[in-house]
Order: sequence, then structure tokens, then C-alpha cells
Amino acid sequence: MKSQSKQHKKVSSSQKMSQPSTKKLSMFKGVSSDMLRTICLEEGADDAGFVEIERKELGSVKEEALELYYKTKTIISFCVRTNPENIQSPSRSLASEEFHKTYADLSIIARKIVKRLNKVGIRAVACHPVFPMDMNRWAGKIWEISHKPIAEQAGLGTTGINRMILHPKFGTFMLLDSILIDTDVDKYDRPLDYDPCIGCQLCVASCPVGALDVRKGVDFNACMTHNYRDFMGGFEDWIENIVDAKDSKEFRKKSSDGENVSKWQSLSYGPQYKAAYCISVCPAGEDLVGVYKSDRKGWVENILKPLSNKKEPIYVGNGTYAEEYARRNPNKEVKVIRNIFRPNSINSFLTGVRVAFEQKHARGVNMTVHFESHGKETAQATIIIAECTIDVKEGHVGTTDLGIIADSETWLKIVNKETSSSDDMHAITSGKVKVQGDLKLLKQFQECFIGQE
Ligand code: B12
Ligand code: SF4
Repeated sequence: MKSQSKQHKKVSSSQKMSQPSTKKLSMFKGVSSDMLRTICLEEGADDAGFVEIERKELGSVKEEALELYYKTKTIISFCVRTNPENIQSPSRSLASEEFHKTYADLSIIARKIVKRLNKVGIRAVACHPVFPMDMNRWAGKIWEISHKPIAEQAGLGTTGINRMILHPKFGTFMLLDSILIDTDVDKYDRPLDYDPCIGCQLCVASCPVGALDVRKGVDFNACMTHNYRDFMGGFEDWIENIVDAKDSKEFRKKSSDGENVSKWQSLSYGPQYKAAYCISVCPAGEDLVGVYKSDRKGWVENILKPLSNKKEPIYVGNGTYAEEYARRNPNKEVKVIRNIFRPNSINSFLTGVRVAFEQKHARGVNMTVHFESHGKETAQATIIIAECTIDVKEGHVGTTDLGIIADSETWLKIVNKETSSSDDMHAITSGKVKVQGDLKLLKQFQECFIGQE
């Protein structure tokens, strides 16, 4: 399996692996990459690669890794294939089960790899592929570590237009996991020097909420609102519908019997992904690209069209681009749901603004905001909104159009709409929130986010 899984990489081993010098090698006290790869594949991984913690291209992943395990020297990235035909099926129940079982396999395999490593004296932390995650950080960055940048550095694939890592052989049909180890490896992997994405844009065409854009990437919130209807924020919306309804009749207007039992099935058997169509239609990778190229029309007829024509509810936030987009397909029943964005800390506000950013509300808005908080939580960040995209940087960078200096608790109350507009004005006049620049810009800034309209 080892040679088979590494064969497809069109890079010579001298290009792909970074090796310690001969002098360093004689003193080398780490583990052999061949042995490590053999262990990973024997325990059930379909491919694996290794990245040194000091690699600068890992960016903030280095911090994430060291926070999880302070002794981390190397990160193992590995993947397990999913079965394309299950995910291509119009049945989302079959597709979801394929995702869930593959995540379960990854966790089991990670634990087995760790046990094997322990036997040869290597200590390790299995990061686990997906949920439950750290919900204390909701609505910010809840995941412990980002597997995608690690996989890219480990040569497992490159990022496709669908924002998934595309493996050279399995394409988008694989899921990822990472293991942190306290040991150096004699040869590290390097990123691929070619891109398995063929640019067909079937992923863009398949998304029922228009969440993918070649230039802007993925619209986090649009995907989350629909695909993750039975998870996280979708669950909050469902609960608030129950709380707010006068009686069961009114509740059923908001949430049909089918949707209520769907929630129950998700709680009982694992949440159901509502789409993931950007995976279903993707022909990247040696395994599938030939099939696609030999019959492009058949691929569109048999894989893309049944998903586009499927009659199903589509969940969108009120007044979003996703709503506008979803309404174009007459096969879909568009359900407008509550936009919820309630950060519980300044940190989750600063990460959460990326999630809550709504491109439609930001049309024509170009501004650089210097944000500073004091009091219970101190922070400094720059939020840049340009061409319907958002970026958040640590500290203050660039020339500011709007400055916000706020007491952290007061600011969170304003963001979470726990205040009236006269309370907001009072916060400004009393100096708890200082605005540098035109107040109209502050309003414009606030309107760029869901839950703020
Ligand atoms: C957050 C997350 C999501 C978010 C955001 C998606 C994304 N592209 O990042 C949502 C909820 C939308 C999502 C959806 C899905 N996901 Co997901 N997701 C993750 C998670 C937890 C972290 C990803 C991450 O690091 N993103 C940040 C950067 C690296 O990604 P990016 O594309 O460059 O960034 C975009 C946004 O995330 C955002 N952004 C960038 N930086 C930051 C920082 C912060 C703090 C925030 C909040 C946002 C943000 O802006 C960018 C442009 O929009 C990982 C698991 C993990 N622990 O790594 C799985 C993971 C990426 N998901 C995966 C899958 C399979 C899916 C779904 C298919 C789920 C499903 N079964 O239906 C869909 C596909 C959506 C898509 N086309 O992207 C797989 C991908 C496997 C692969 N082959 O690459 C992963 C790796 C899980 C796994 N263990 O295998 N996911
Ligand atoms: S569907 Fe086409 S454009 Fe989208 S990621 Fe796959 S190969 Fe790339």
C-alpha cells in the first residue's frame, strides 16, 4: 500500500522529502519515516505524510498543535477514503452515514496508531477528525486544529475550488485526521507540486445555497446554515422556535413534522448533513477523473442533475445572498431561518465575525476597522472588509477608516443585541465605547454581519 499510495505523487522523492544533512543524520535520534508510514498504513490509513512542527508554512497551526501537546515535534497527517458512490447518491442519509462511519474509522485508526507508537517509546496525541470540538468557544473557532493545512504540507493533496483537500488518487473522497508526536522524523514530506483540481466548477454549480465562489472561497455561514441545519446554530434556531411559539399549531408553522423528526433522528443516530453536494460531484483524482472525462455529459446527467432536481427544503438566513441564490431553483423549498450570532467572548467575536460575515450586506462596503477592547478582556485587531470579503488580523495594521475602542463586556452586549438603541448611544456618550470616525460607518460595519439586521 505504501508504494501504491505514494506512487501517484508526481514529485521525485528527493523533491518531496526534506532530509536532515548526513552529519545531522548520524546523530539523528528520531524515527524513520518508512517505519512511521508502515505503522499508519497497517493500522488502516489510506495515506499518510509527516510535517515538522517548525515548518513556517503551517502558520497558526503550530500554535494550535503546541497548545494541544507541548512536546509536539512532528505532525502526522493521514486520511481514510470515503466511498464516492454513497456520497454521490441523491440519498443524504446514505451519504451522511458514509461521512459518520469514516470519521469513526479515522478515530479508531488514530488510537491504534498511537498505541503502536507508544510501544516503540513515542508519545502522541490523536487530534480526532471532527466533532464534538470545543463548544465553549462557540460562535468562534471551535475546532482544536486545522487538518487541511497540515495535509497540504504533508503532501496528501491540494485545496480544490470546493475548499476540500483533493488527494491525487482519491480526490475529494477522503477525510483527514492528525496525530501530534514528540519525536523527529528522518524525512519530512513536502506539498504536491501539481493540483488535482481540474477547474470544472461542478462543485460551484452543485451548491444549493451558492456557498462556493472561485474567487472568494466558501461562504462559511451559507454552508453552515443549510448543510448543518441539524447541528449547532440550526439546533439553537429550532429550540428558539419552540420557546417562542404560542402553541403547537404556531410551532408547526415554523417547523414541520418532517423537520422535527429529522432533528430527532439526528440526535439519535448522528446529525444528517443536508448537502455536501460539492463533494458528490467532484471528479478530481486518478480514481475518477478518467470516468468523468470519458463521459462528461453522463456525469452531469447522473450525478449533478439528480441533486439539483431533488425536492427538498433549503435553509437560508434572512436577506442573505444564499436566500437570493436558493430561490433561483424551483425544485427547492426555501426556508428562511433566524440568523444567530452570539459570541461569548471578544476572542469568539473576532473569530466569529468571519463566520457571521454576510457578503450581500457588504456590497459596496470597503473599510479597515481598528478594534480594541479593554476591561475584562483586552485585545487588538484589524478587520478589513473589501469586495464582499472579510479578513481579520492581529494588532493594528494599515490605515483605519473606523476605530472602535470598547469595554469588552459592553461591546459583547451590543453585539448580542442585549441592549436597546438608547443603551448603545449611552455606551458611546459615556465613553464605554469610543468610536473614531463617522458613526454612520459603525452602522454600516454592524450591518455586514448576520444577526445584526
Ligand atoms: C470549520 C470547518 C467547516 C466549515 C468551514 C469550511 C472550510 N472550508 O473551512 C463548514 C461548516 C462550512 C464546513 C463544511 C464542510 N466540511 Co468541514 N471542516 C471544518 C473544520 C472543523 C476546520 C476547517 C478549517 O480549518 N478552516 C479554516 C481554513 C483552513 O479553511 P479555508 O477554506 O481556507 O477558510 C475559509 C473559512 O473557513 C474561513 N476562515 C478562514 N480562516 C478562518 C479562521 C476562523 C477562525 C474562522 C471562523 C473562519 C476562517 O474563511 C475562508 C474562506 O471562506 C475541519 C476539521 C478540522 N478540524 O480541520 C472540517 C473539514 C475541513 N471539513 C470537511 C468536510 C468533508 C466538510 C463538508 C463536506 C461536510 C459535509 N459532510 O457535508 C462541508 C464542505 C464545505 C466546503 N466546501 O468547504 C473535511 C474536509 C476533508 C478534505 N478532503 O479536505 C474536514 C477536514 C474534516 C475532516 N476531518 O476530514 N466545514
Ligand atoms: S468539482 Fe471540479 S472545480 Fe470543484 S474542486 Fe472538484 S475538480 Fe475542482
